[in-house]
Amino acid sequence: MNKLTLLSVPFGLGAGTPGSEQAPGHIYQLGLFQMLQQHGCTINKLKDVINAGMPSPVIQVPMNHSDEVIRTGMALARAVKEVVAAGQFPFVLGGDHSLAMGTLAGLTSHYKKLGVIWIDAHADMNTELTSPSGNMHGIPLAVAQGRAQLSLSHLLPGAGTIAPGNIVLIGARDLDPAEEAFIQAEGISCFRMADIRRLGIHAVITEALRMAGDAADGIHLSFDIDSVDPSEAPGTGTPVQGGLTAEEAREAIRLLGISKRMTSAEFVEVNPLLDHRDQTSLLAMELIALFLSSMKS
Ligand code: 6HN
Ligand code: MN
Ligand code: MN
Ligand code: MN
Repeated sequence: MNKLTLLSVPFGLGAGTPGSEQAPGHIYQLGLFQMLQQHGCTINKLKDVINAGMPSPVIQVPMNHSDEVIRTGMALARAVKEVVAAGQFPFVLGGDHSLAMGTLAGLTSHYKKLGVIWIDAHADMNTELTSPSGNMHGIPLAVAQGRAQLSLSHLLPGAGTIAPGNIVLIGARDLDPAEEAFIQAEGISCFRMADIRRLGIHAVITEALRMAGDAADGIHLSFDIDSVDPSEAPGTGTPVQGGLTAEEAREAIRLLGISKRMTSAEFVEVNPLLDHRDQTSLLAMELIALFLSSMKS
């Protein structure tokens, strides 16, 4: 595996509930680095990404905390671009899912046909016009496809877009009507919970790698912890019943890691303030260590 750079993004204003900004610090405190060391994983560089010093956005977005979200995305996009240019593997730890716009802006300035595997209870494909909440963590995949007013190139000049055919959703079970309509219209690959129960997580991941990766020059994993059922991952802002078991999440992450096809990843939406006895942070820590260690073995 390429050398690894870990980018922490202590930012949670894209979500409706505060707390996810505490996730990186909290997961480090619980012992992520010790766990990585036990797995023989070396982080070459650790960087905190914050929006201080970023200019005001050139576009006005009528959503909650949009200026902060966009400025954080700008900072993260630059950081991700630098990491990829240096030939390293960017691993982003959030924070809420709005920061995926920054990750994807950085990545698409390098990869011209990026594939994306999006493991999430949600599709995150609303636009400014269809968002029921006004929260920007619900729009990153629409922005990335060039379907919203805000685009990745607003965050980073030279950023591209993601083709609908290179996106695979896994674990979706709470889609808003406009998202559902768009997924149908574009034929976006979507493995819902019923598909996962019917096919098994192994077959789903094998198919997802083929669908997201075969016409792509890189594959990004975006892992939202709310993909896991709230009985095992309660510490998240928008929990939805009927999700992956922790065991299915482990298997998915392990299979993606050993495939050796992933070129970047992000873990988001852990909210330590909503957690029960650190159950969710500990699961996230375990999944991150599993992912990084299975990539190298
Ligand atoms: N997430 N679809 C809902 C919205 O507000 O647009 C929920 C989005 C959740 C976003 O969990 O990353
Ligand atoms: Mn999400
Ligand atoms: Mn979600
Ligand atoms: Mn909903």
